[in-house]
Amino acid sequence: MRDVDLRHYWMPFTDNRRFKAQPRLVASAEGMYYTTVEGKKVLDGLATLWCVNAGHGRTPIVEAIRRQAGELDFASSFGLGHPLPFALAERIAALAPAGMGHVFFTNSGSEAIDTAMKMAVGYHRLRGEGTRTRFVGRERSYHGVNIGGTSLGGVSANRKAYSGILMPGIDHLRHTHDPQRRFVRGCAENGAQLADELEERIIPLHDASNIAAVVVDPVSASGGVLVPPKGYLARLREICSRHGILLVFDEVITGWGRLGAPFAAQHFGVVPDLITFAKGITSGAVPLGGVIVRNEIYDTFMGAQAAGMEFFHGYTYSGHPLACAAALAALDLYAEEKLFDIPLAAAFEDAVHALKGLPHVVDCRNLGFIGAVELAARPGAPGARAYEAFEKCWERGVFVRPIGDALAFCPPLIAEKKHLEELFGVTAEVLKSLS
Ligand code: PXG
Repeated sequence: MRDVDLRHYWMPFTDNRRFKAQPRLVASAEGMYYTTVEGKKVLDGLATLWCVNAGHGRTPIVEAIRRQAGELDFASSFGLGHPLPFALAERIAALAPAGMGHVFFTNSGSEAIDTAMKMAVGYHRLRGEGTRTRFVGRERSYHGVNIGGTSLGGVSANRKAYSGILMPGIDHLRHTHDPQRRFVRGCAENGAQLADELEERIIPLHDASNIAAVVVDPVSASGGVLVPPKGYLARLREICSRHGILLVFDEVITGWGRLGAPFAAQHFGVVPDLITFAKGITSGAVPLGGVIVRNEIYDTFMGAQAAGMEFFHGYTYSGHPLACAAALAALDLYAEEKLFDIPLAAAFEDAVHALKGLPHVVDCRNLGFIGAVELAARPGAPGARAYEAFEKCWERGVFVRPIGDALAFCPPLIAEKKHLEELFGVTAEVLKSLS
């Protein structure tokens, strides 16, 4: 495997030429660590891509997948069924906020977002409000890479090459990051007014009767770990409710314990109409995503006509047996080990903010078990300093993620104090070594 030919695989969201000139290949993983093909251990400081919440290679998940593959490798959910997605949907509904009792499965977060968009438009149409087809996203948010999610997203690098084929009818709220408020622990104060832009600018411009839904990621992780200020999400909820607009929380990263609760909805005490999820539902072991739906929305679809298919949408692998088996095992593990409690959240916050004062550090941000340190950009070379930090961390056996000039941290929820010490100790050393 060490001498594998790297030319043929077109890697996603990667500088392919740079990577292939200097590859970082892992061979195996266990708990908090990868082992590279050279045999070096590397601490996973990002739950790989914000998803391996229970840590790597967890026996109950591995065994559940193995068992399931031998018993029922695949059965579709198109007019056929098998028990697992039903059992999983029941488990997810029990973890979701009250009144959100139905689950639609996809394979990824991107598919979950585009599914939620179709649900929103379909719901309004069934209620005789077919003019509600517009959406509101937000600057610096990330909602995956399908056309709906790319259009809703607010990271310009992900949008600019496709500008001509993005969806019409989408406005973007301002992002929630205030560069004047730096080194804030958790949520900044006084965020409600920021959400008023929806009612003061966007709704008057288009009229609420044309707007289907507002879609936000409660903490914008891949936008650079932007934590919403206090009151912001609650105010969005109020405004949406007042105008009959659905509120969608994209919880692909914030779900499954990341903020110390099953979902950000519970952490913030704000209940949306739809929740999209993926990643941590299987702890990353098998692809799986989905949408959790408020009962009234599901009931509207079910009651709209006397008989026949209610929702013309689905994926071949919606409710795949292997993914459902992995998810059920992951949810068991999360419950048994009480991983959603994240007792080390305060230690994590301290560790993130202890980076303040090191060379180049201009901001530290955190919530739950997500954090970032922002570095001053090198003049004329945005992102270069954080990328170099990422490479140096890897050389020293720690995996973090560069996002622009920020370095993001998102350890598996099983991380112990010694892992946090290693993660932030190495990061601090690297920051001291940077030019
Ligand atoms: N919504 C959110 C909030 C996400 O973070 C998606 C949707 C899309 O999920 P899928 O499963 O289709 O990838 C994501 C994914 C990064 C990075 O740079 C983050 C994601 C994906 C790729 C890169 O941190 N998040």
